Amino acid sequence: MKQQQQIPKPHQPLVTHIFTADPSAHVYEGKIYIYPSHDLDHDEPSNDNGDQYKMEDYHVLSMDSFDSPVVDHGEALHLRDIPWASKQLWAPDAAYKNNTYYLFFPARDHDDIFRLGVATSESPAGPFTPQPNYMEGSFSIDPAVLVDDDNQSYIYFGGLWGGQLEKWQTGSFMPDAEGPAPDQPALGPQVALLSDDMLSFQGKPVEISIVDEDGNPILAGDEDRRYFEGPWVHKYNGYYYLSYSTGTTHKLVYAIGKNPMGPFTFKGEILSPVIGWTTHHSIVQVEDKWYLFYHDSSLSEGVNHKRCVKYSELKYNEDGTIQKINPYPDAD
Ligand code: FUB
Repeated sequence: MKQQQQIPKPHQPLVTHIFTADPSAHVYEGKIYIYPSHDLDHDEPSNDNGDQYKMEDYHVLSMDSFDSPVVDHGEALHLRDIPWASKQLWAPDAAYKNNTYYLFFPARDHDDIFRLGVATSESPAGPFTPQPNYMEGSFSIDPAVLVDDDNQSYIYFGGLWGGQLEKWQTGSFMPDAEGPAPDQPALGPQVALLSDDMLSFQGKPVEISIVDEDGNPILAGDEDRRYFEGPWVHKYNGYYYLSYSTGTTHKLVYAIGKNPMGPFTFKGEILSPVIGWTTHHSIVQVEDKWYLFYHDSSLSEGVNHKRCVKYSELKYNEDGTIQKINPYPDAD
C-alpha cells in the first residue's frame, strides 16, 4: 500500500516506518527513485555469515525532489513469488532500458547458494515480475547495473564472507574455500556484460582489478582499501568511478578508471564509518548536483540488521576526486 512519509533532511533517515538499507538511487520520469533492502524487525542473534539479514521483500521509495515527502510504494516484490529463491533478498539495484524497468537482486537459491535474479515492470515503482530462474552464471551478492552511454549494460556484483565471493575462485562453488592470504592480491568485484534484453549475462563474468597509484594490485590484507562488497559504478567527466564498501574497516571508498571493466586505480574515501557494521551506497546525479545515498543503524540505535537509508550531497574537487563526507556533521 502506498504511504506518504516526511520531507527528508540530509543525513537523517528517509523513512522511519520500516527499516531500510542498501539504497540504489536513480532518476526516472523526473523523480528520484530509491531501491533499498527492507530489513526485518527481529531480535535474533547476528553472525559473520549475515544470517541476521533475513529480508523477504522489497519496497520502492520515491520523492519528486529533495523538498518533497518520501513515498513508500509498498511491496514491489516478495520472496514467495520468486520460484528459485529460498531466503535473504539482499541489496538490489534497478535499471531502465527497452521501455522496461528491471530490478536486479540477490537471494539464496534452494541449495543455499547466493545467485542473482531479475524482475521486470512497466513502472519504476513496480510491482516487479520475477523471471522464473536466476540469471545463469550468476553468483554472490550486491548487483549494480550501469547502462552506459552507448546503451551497453554492465552488471557488477560480489561480496565476501556471507556473500560467498571467496567460494567461487575456481569458477565453481567450493563451500570451504577461503579468501587469499593477506600478502596476495585481494579479490575484486565481478563484472559481466548484460544481454540486450537485460535478462541474462553475455559471456562469463570477469574479476575487476583494483590497483594502487603505482599499478600494484590492492592486497587482501589491506583492509582499508580492499574490496569487500556493495559495488557501484557511475560516470563523471568521462571517467568510470567504482565505489564500494571495505567491510571490516567500515568505509566507503572509490577507484577511477577509463574502462567500465577496469582496471580501476584506488583514490580514497567517500564516507567515514557509520553506526552499525555494514556500509552500502549509491551515487546519483539529480539535475546539476550529485548525491550519495547510504545507510546506517541509527534508527535502531546500533542494531546491525535494523538500518535506515539516508542521503547527502556529494561534491567533486577540480581534479575529479571526491570530497570525503562526514555522516554525522551535526555532531561536530
Ligand atoms: O543488506 C544485506 C547485505 O548487507 C548487503 O547485501 C550488503 O551489501 C550489506 O549491506
